[in-house]
Amino acid sequence: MTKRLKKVVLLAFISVFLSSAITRMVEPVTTENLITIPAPPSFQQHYRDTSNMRFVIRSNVTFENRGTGTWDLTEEERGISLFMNNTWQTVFLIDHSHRLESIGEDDDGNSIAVLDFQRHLQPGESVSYSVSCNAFSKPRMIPDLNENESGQLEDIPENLREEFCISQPPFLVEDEEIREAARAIAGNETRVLTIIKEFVKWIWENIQYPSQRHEHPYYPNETLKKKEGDCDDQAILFATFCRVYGIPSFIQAGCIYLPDFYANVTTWEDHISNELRRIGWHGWAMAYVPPWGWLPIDFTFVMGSFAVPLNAIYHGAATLQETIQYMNINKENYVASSHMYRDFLQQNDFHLYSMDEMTMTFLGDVNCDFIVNMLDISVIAKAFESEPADSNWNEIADITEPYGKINIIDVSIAATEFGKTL
Ligand SMILES: [Ca+2]
Ligand SMILES: [Ca+2]
Ligand SMILES: [Ca+2]
Repeated sequence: MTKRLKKVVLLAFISVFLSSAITRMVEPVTTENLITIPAPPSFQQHYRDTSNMRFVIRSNVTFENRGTGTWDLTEEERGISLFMNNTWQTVFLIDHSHRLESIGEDDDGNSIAVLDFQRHLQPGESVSYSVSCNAFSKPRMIPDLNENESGQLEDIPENLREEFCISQPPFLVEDEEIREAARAIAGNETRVLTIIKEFVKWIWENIQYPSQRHEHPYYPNETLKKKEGDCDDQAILFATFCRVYGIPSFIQAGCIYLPDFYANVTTWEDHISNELRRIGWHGWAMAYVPPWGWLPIDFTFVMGSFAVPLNAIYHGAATLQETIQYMNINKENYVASSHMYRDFLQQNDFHLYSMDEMTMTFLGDVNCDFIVNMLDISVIAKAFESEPADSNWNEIADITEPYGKINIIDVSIAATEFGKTL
């Protein structure tokens, strides 16, 4: 599929999702004040864990036509973004309420599945779909970073510059005020890690987290001018600063497992609402830093002191096994899409409701049905003594170290948890 898919369902919510994530401001938690929830202590406890974590992520979406005209649901509206797969995580789509019409990629390389459901909603009608994924999250390591060992700007490969330094909204690289601000912060510095450190330090010192939730993401010149931005607003400003210096950078969105969190967020004058059960949506930046490669940089969810700028890399949300990376945003102008979709819903009196839920299950529950029983043991038994090249290899049975080998340690973990239910 080469057709551009705009992931409008996500875009309709991304400002809600991302602004409801955790911030560095420490304030009392209230249901009204979703943006100021501190990281729970369980994050620390799991931080150095060596085993896989297993989650079920479930979403329900309902489209409701309260207007007087027909709502023609586009392929974009029927499309869902699938979570990414990489060395940190494996995510499978396990259940979907409707047949998959097609699977493809958007312009940023994110996998998209299009669900085959009702195309036309008459006034008064509604339609819902649901999807669930299993996510296996592995221990994550950030390399030891050292400014003296950082590569120089000239060490950045040209092909990455061509792809991830483009001047295209929301990354307003040609904006004079942004260019001046970036130059004032990093000057003639040429070590990539040092430039990044200076940008982080400046953003932390100068950009406030908003006291009221933003209904749309901000363009970087707005964040710079208002000196205010939530997680993805700050990340967009940072990525634009990076691009001014020719450092490849883009935005990544993901969800975080928050065991005690519940919220029901309504926005766009009640045209969209999102119920969040144990899940928070969050955004951060990725930047390419030679010789280490791509690193996540977080501005608002940092489990460490904000006096140390490199904690934005070492201790951001993406370093947690509780975080599942969702999608990359490099070419998509999701700021514009957010405004357009809001106008579309409001002008037509269309409404969108969604519920997202994240549930953690036991290590031994390899098939994620919230019970450890013979089914799990048999999955491991079938893959016993296998390695990734073998025909009976099954990654979901590779519960713990040594990874890449299903052995007696994987079996014994499941055996120890036998009989556990949620
Ligand atoms: Ca936001
Ligand atoms: Ca099970
Ligand atoms: Ca293993």
